[in-house]
Amino acid sequence: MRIFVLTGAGISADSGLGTFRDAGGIWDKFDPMKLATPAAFAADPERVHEFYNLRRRDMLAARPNAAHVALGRLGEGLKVDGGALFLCTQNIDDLHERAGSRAVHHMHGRLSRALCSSCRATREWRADLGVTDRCAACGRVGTLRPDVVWFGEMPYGMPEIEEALARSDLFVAIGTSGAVYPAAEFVEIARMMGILTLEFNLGKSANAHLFDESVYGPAIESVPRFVARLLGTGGEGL
Ligand code: BJW
Repeated sequence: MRIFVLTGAGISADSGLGTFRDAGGIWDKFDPMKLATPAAFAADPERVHEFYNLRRRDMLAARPNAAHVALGRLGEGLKVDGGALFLCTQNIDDLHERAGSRAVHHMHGRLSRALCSSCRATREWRADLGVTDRCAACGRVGTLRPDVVWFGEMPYGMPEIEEALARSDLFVAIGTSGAVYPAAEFVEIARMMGILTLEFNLGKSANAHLFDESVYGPAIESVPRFVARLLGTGGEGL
């Protein structure tokens, strides 16, 4: 079986990283238009750096949870049977990798990397980032930014995503509100292709009506149960 999994902030919630649109979430406390757009970075780079530096520190202190670990196991388990997992995350954290998942597709980029807004070079960056840092590729100072996808920017690897979706037998969304495009459209594309669609969320997402089946509850409980069932190591039911 070939499975396409799309994860969102909800999968990392029980690792202590905030979601965006839940009550008390990141966009409740901060205005995304002042922090997560290219114009915001041009207007006030110090403020944007401060926001992402705090989140990078939180990410480094966080630990993968049982849902991340289960997806790591799913990737390995599917391979044994000649299947494959395409793990596409909107999250900029590295918890999937730290839980053992390989080749994670970060469509909204990675907080552990810096991108030069001048020459577009990227490099690993786990320390705080600031306006006095120099790009090692072009030598310019003040052009480095977190390698994350802001509103109005093109998410990474859309052709690979579309190709992987087309080859899938099952589409699974975990912990995402279905509020941000193009990720919110994947379920519709999957449906049009006749692919079975399944969502795991605490409650109804914005596009819950498009899923063949929805499972409500914390991902740390529902995802390990689902993976165990798929790999034949668990009990009955989702
Ligand atoms: C749990 C749980 C638990 C909690 N267990 N579950 C069409 C219509 C309207 C607008 C647009 C459109 N197309 C494009 C746009 C514009 C825009 C957009 O979508 N705007 C909307 C807000 C309306 N999109 C863009 O600009 C994108 N670029 C683009 O479209 O380029 C052109 C293009 C065209 C065609 C093809 C391809 C491209 C870029 C979007 C970039 C988003 N960036 C951010 C910030 C990244 C950096 C950072 O982290 O700071 O990405 S915004 C933020 O939202 C972040 C997330 O990845 C993203 C999605 O959020 P997510 O993960 O769904 O989190 P939440 O908080 O929304 O939901 C959490 C869910 O978990 C909830 O449902 C909870 O119930 C659940 N949950 N605890 C299980 N324990």
